[in-house]
Amino acid sequence: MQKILVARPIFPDVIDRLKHYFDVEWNNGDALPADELTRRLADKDGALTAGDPVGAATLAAAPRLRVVANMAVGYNNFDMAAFNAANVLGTNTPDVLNETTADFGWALMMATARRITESEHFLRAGKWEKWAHDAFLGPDVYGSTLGIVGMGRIGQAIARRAKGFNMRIVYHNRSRVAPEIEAELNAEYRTKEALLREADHVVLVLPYTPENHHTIGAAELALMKPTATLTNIARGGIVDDAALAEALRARRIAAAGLDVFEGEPNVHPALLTVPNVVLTPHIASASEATRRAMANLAADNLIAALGEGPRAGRPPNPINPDVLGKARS
Ligand code: 8YV
Repeated sequence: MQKILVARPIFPDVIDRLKHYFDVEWNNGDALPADELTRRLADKDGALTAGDPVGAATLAAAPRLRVVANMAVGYNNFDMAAFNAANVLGTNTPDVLNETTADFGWALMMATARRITESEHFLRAGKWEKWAHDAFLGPDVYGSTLGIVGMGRIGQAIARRAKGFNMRIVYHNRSRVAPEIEAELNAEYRTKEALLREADHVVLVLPYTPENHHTIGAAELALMKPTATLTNIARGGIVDDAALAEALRARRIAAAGLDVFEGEPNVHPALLTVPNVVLTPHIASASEATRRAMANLAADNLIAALGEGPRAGRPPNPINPDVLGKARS
């Protein structure tokens, strides 16, 4: 039997599925430090990860390893140049999380604009003594301009939801989406700078790449309206969190909603001191059904890539399909 490592706690029934095909080592505890992950992968044929960094040194130390299946759509934790050089397949879990993640983007944007957590903290602290006409005023969402940075599958799902709120949509993306999609979504392309100047609510849904590091920093925040909100459900590192904390403190922008952070699970301490930010612990895809679908899809990829199951040799979500069928190097 081929050997695999499941590097994170996942649903036990998915572990049972994997045990049908493989000799499974399961880390049902905290995330493994890099050297421990490397040590455990040394004799494995495949692995299931969820955001764990995998690079050249780990691959070099694991000569049998042929596939690493990430339980996430984002795979910035994989050094894909190293995967390609070693002929190791990487897989991810796109599509199954689009709608759940778009729902959460809306929840976070609305909580941010309408100051839900800030006002709840006020209530819980016993400070609510009277109704006031000017308590917790925020910007409207309906009828405003939504700026979507990253018009991929999740960005488009967010845009579709905006119809019911009668919003204008401007978007920025590496490349323009097809004219039919622009027309269907009623979304107009803008440069990043134009979008930041124009949008009332900016939502970030772009993948993290080295080029996207600090795509939103002090200079970009300075372009936004003082009444605008910023929501990040993409990846830590896309926003300069220190610059954002300062912009929130100085009220350069009205508020922010953050589900992802630079260096998470650590959060920049300055973000914890400003009231006008809603903070959640990377849960945008966390519905029961979606996390189950992601875990099962990661397992499907692993099973198929290691030549087992009904799709043997044809994993559904190869990131670097060119390595399929090539010998390890
Ligand atoms: C994952 C995510 O749960 O899919 C992604 O890219 O950000 C989340 O849905 C998280 O990355 C853990 O792997």
